[in-house]
Amino acid sequence: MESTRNQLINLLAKSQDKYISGQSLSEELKISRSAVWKHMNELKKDGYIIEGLPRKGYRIIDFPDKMSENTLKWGLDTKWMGQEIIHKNLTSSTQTIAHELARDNAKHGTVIIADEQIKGKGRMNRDWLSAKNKGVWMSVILKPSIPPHLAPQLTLLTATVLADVIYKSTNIKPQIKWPNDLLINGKKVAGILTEMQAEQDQIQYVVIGIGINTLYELHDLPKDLRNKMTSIKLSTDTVLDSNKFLQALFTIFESTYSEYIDKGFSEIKLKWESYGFKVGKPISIKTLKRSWTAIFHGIATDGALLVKNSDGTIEKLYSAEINWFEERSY
Ligand code: BT5
Repeated sequence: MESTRNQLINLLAKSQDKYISGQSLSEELKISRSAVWKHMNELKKDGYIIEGLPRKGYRIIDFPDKMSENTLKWGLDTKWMGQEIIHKNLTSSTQTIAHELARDNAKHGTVIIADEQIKGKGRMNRDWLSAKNKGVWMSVILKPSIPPHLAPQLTLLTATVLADVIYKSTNIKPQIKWPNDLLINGKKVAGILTEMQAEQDQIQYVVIGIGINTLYELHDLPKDLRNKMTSIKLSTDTVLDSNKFLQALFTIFESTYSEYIDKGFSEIKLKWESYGFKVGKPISIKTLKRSWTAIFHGIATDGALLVKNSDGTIEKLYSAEINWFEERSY
């Protein structure tokens, strides 16, 4: 059951610029007019700017800069992506909450987002720095009807969505490093962690963790990571409005995902390759068994990495760490 506060915000959001009378709010919400007035005051304390005019009623002029479930939903025009949002000020990892909710039947497109994570997770149990209000730390629950072996495509799909939304919001074209890093000027600005629960060739759910460094300053970064990581602010001088940025992300995610479900991976593959870091260039590759150098050839239709070895053969890799060689000229 939605709280009265949320219902009130939704009513005001729906009426947009038009005033809505205290009387009709009290009727819709089934509370007294003085209770409406009290809720309005609480909203103002939360940073909402509300205009109340005698005989006309109320309208919201502006909403807080701070992120909350309400501000994220305000004006969000998606069908499922982000329609259920859980926002936490502080959590250990949004991935953990997402797994719990997914097991508990959360809806496709549910988003869990936090201002700060104490134990942000990277791949293979690595740490992910998630300082308070320095980035977007979120997990999305998906229930795709695709076979489990195609799930890595969702990581690549998400990478193109992040590249699109960063490009649109900053005018700087980021690059994607296979499989899950987004780079600006060769430094990591965002990462993706895809985790899946599947049984007998059927996906139960997928949780996509997305970390985007938005506001880190140089002095926020640990010394050992300064030449490896960056933020949107540091690398593009853009200070994003987090609510607008996330709504754009949700919208692009929903349309890209729908296109993928309808038409398959081929469009995503092309898009990915247009952002692909070092396609056609030499890279060093490390798998559990060996390390070698090859040319980055692109990605396969199932999302695997394609490399061209020195003998001319093309090899397909599902799991590997890739690195590249510094080039003086870029
Ligand atoms: C990733 O791992 O890139 C996946 C990151 C996913 C983070 C999101 S945040 C919301 C959700 N909840 C979570 O708990 N996680 C997800 P990987 O490729 O393993 O990269 C990790 C490595 O990147 C670390 O070992 C560091 O070297 C470096 N690193 C750590 N924090 C970073 C940051 N904020 N930005 C850039 N690099 C970072």
